[in-house]
Parts: sequence; C-alpha cells; structure tokens
Amino acid sequence: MPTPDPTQAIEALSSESRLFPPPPAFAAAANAHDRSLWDEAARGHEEFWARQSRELLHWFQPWDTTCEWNLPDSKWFVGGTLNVSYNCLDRHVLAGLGDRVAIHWEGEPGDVRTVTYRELLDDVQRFANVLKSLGVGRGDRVNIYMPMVPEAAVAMLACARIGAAHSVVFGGFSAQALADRINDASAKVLVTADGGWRRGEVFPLKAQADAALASTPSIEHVVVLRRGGNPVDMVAGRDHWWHDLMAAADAECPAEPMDAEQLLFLLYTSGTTGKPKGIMHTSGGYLAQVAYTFKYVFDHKPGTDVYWCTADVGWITGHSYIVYGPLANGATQVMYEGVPNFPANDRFWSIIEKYKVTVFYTAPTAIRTFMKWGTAEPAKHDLSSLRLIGSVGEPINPEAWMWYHEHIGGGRCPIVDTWWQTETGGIMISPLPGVTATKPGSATHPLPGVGAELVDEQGSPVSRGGGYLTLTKPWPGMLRGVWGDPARFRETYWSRFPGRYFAGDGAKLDDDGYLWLLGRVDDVMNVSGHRISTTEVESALVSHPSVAEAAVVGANDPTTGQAIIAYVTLRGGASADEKSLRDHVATEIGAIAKPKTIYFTPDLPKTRSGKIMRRLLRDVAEGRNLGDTTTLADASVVDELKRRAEAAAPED
Ligand code: 7RM
Repeated sequence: MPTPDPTQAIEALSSESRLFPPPPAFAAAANAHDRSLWDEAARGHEEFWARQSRELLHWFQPWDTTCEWNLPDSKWFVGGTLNVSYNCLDRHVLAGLGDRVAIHWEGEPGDVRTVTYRELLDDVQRFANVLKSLGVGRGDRVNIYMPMVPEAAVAMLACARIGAAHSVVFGGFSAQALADRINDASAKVLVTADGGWRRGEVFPLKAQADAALASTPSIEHVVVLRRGGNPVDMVAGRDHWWHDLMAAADAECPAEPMDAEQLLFLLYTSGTTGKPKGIMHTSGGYLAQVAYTFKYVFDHKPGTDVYWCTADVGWITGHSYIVYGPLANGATQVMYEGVPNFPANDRFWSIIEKYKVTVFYTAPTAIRTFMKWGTAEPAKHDLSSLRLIGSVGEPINPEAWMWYHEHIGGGRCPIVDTWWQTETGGIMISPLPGVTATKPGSATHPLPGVGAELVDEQGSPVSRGGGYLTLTKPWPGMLRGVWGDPARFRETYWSRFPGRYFAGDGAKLDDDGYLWLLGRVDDVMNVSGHRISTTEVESALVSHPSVAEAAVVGANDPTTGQAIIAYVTLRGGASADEKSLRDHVATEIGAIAKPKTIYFTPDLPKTRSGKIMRRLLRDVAEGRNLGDTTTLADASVVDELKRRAEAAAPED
C-alpha cells in the first residue's frame, strides 16, 4: 500500500488524458475565441470588470469607484445607479426588440405560452404597481413561493423595479421551511400560486403557504396566481388573486434609478448545520457578473440562440441563468414547469426538438438519471439544433460527461462544466467554449476576472495535486453578507484561510494546470491516513459500463480509521456484482480506494436541488439515527437504505 503524503490535503488519484479542443467552426464564431479576456483581466482586475459593466449594462449614473474592498466587505460600482429590471426589459424594448420572444413557456400538461419582451415589461410594470399598492417600497422584502411559471420571473423583476428585495423559496419546500425564511427576512408580502403541475398532478402550493402563514406575523398581504386550478382558501383582506390586482393596476411604472449596492435579493442556503443563511446579493455587481458570464460561457448569440436552463427559479441557477443573465442579454429561452419524466422519459428531448434549443444547461444528477433511462430516449428525437451544452451543481463524473457529449451533444457540442455557488452569484470556474480544450470531468480554469487558488492546510498555494479551493480576489457578484448575521458571514467564509474566501470545496490541479472539483471537504474520507475524495471514487465507479450513479462515504472502521462504503445505481438493464466493481475501482484509481462494501440501490438520497446527501449515507453506514432530513427530496430513499443496512448487520 502506498504511504500517505501528509502534505496533501486531498490525494489526487485519477488521471484523464482525453482532450476536446473547441471545434474550429465553433471557435471561429465564438464570442471569445482567444486569450484576450484573460490577458485584459491580468492587466487590470477592476478595469476588466468596469469595462464589462459599462458595455453590458445601462447605467443611469456612472460610478465613481469600481470596487471598494475591505475584507470581507466589498462594494462594486460605488456611486453608480441603475435599474435591474430596466436592464433586463426596457432597454431591449426601446431598442426595437419588443417582439422578440423572451420566454417559450411550456407547462407540464403541455399547455404553452409565448412571452415577448414587451409583454414581460408590461406585466412587470403592472406587478410593480401591485406591489406598491400593497405597501411595498424600497428596501422591503417580498417572498416568492411559486411553480415554474413566467409570473415567478415577473414577480422577481417587479421587486427589482421598485427596489424591494425578493426572497424566492423553492416551491417544493415545506410550509416550515417557508415560514422560517419569511420570518428571517421579515417579508411584508408573499407571492404564491394555488398550485403547480408536477408528475401529472397539481401540488397544492397555497395550502402549504397557508400553513406557513399561521406563524409569519410580518406578512401583510398574499398574492395568489391561478395556475393549478385547485380549490384554495382565501383570507379576506389578506389574500388577493393575481389577476384581480393586475387588472386594476396602472400600466406604467417607470424604472427608477437604484444604487448599485441596493439589495436585489436574499436566497437561503441550508448548509450543513444551523439555520438557513440568507445570502445577500446586490444590484450592479451581481448583474454585471451574470450578464458577462452568460454572454461568454454560453456564447450567447442574441436573436438566434434558443437557450434552456432546466433549473428551478428557486435556486441560484434559476436566478442567475434563467432570470437575470439571459434577460440582461436579451436572450430567448425555454422555461418548463415540470419533471423530466412526464408523460415519459423523453420529455426534455422532445422539448429540445420542438423549440430547436441551441444551448442547454442542466445538472449532473439529471444526466446520470438519463443514463439510467438509457440512450434510446434521446435517440427518439432530433437534437441537432444543440450547439453548446452545460453542467452545474456537482462534479460531473468523466463518464457522465462522455455520455452527455455523445448522446445529447451528438459529439459536436462543447461542454461547459461550470463551478460556482449561491454565494458567488455567478459562474467562476468554467471553460470558455470557443477557447478552452476541455477534459471530461474538469471545470478547467477560472474565468477571466476570477482569482482562484488551491491551498494546503496551512493556506500555502498548491500548484499540483489536491487542496482547498479558495478565491483570492473580490468579484462583482460576490455575496455581500448573511442577512442579519455579519459574524456568521465572516466566520463561514473568511476565517479558515486569512485573506481568502473559502466555502468548503476541495479540488486538484493536474499536470496541465486543469482544475478538478473534488466535492465538499467535509466529505473527504480518511482511509489509513490517505485523504481520498468521494468524487474520485464515485467517478471510478461510474466509469464501469454498468453503473449510472454512485455515492461513497467514509464510515468509522477499527482498522483503517474510515472505510469506504459505496451506494451504487446501475444503468437501465445492466447488472454487476460487488467484486467486479471493487476490482474496477482498484484498476482505475488504486487499491487504497476500493470500497469495503457496496450497496446496490435504485435511488440515492438527494437534496431538492439534486445534490447527493452523503451526510445521510454516513449516518446510515454508521448505524446512527438520521440527522436533519428536511432538505431531502425523497425521504423514502434513505428509509429503504436503512432497512437494508439493518438487515445486513449482524445481530447483537
Ligand atoms: C450553482 C450551485 C454550490 C456547491 C459548490 C460545489 C457544488 C456546483 C459544481 C459543483 C463541482 C461543478 N450553487 N458545485 N457546481 N461541484 N463541479 N461544476 O450549485 O450553492 O447550490 O451549490 O455545488 O460543491 O460549492 S449551490
């Protein structure tokens, strides 16, 4: 057995030699086709962002100071004024693009709506007036708890228009989660819907909201969109139908100048411990970053691209890459209400074919699910409109990347594997698709304007091998704090490595200087002194032709400290035995990384945004009672794994 290297925060076990340069025709037409953006950013970090902000946004009043940086507090474009909704809507309509489709919306039952920029602007102005009539003004908070409908974006943009901050809570969250978030933010108004469609049924959103409203004293009014058509209780004086208020509202609500640092939104992240944190994002810097990254990472071509991001608006991905980034760029996009397997497993591919989607952005969890469902599903559809595909949310295992490349991208589309966080506001590490030669499973390099560095335990930079991923320079979309808790902000992100932002991810640098995300450092396993990342073992398992998805955890072990326990889901129709998978891992990355035990399971426990919850699997593997399960998407999955673990354990 190799001896552990104590200087390695995380060991680098796997190696990948496949390289995919941008197709020449793609590169020739790409928004970025050479290294000039990196060169420019290297010459002057703030000047680089100032140019992006000036060129991509409309400012009512130019700023005096590009960046004020007093760690951990940053301000960007200080003294400047803009209006985020003006940037996303008015200026496109004023430029004669009012008839351009902003949103091709498709409901899960198959109903469709086409929303142009002019219509979106009309609705946003009216809804801004609705909010004003309900007493909402600059600096107030509005909670949004909605299905995936255009009105969710309308409500967000209407808040932005009048300087109120929104706090969107994912429609799949419970009444308790909603109440906690409303109370933390002291929101005045809640915008919700009767229900939305999911898996062929209406989920009763208003009933959940009602349960929350029993303990949210700050809420004065509730606006209810009719979507599900399900019966709802309306409380007189407090609850109002969206369509009634909209019909009565004034059509015009001019966009007023807002300070660049005006709070744009709060978005709560659950984190691993303690109460959810309200991550604060402000206006000018955030919009500059999402507009810039949308343009260059997704190589956006206004007027010709049809973009589709499958996230929910309740997540940061929905905020930045459904609402603000695309709309600031005048993009045309698809928005879909429901699940990928209604009415059948090919729904996404039928949507891509129908709307001729050119740029598609989804998550590894979805890709691995598609692998489970098999290649026949995408093969039923013409996906030739696609030219670029992206991934976000978790490390994408090299074999999932290859599957995506081949079966969705038709072997011709560059893949942008984008690393970022709720806290970073926008994409930080990603290929530029016309420039970067990609490697399956690597997010490649920091974008121009982003400073990222790996460090060891002591905080010294690491130039090869595993380490802690830190951000070294302020960036415009960075979080401005944790709502109501400056101490927690400092402690969580700025205390571990002085002078650096660190939010919990491990990564490694390979010999060519490519970055590979290795998952959360809390998940790193310690086997006989070797610090092994979950991601590398999972990727080794997924590289077996029978495996679609895998989660591994380190469980206490009397001989090795921790032992690797794997939970594996097979591809549709495939079979495999434990020994062959263990041997496969040994061949791929080494005997030290062989799982001690492998459980086969049809599903893995995931958060509602699709990330694997290894903490729960560790609880199961170590025979503990389950900790906090409130963020789990489907609780029956872990119950089943627990039953199996108990059945397998020797009786005592
Ligand atoms: C956008 C989003 C953030 C965490 C982050 C990572 C993980 C996200 C990637 C990734 C590897 C990626 N925001 N993560 N993207 N890991 N490769 N391309 O997901 O706040 O919900 O989560 O997600 O651990 O810290 S988030």
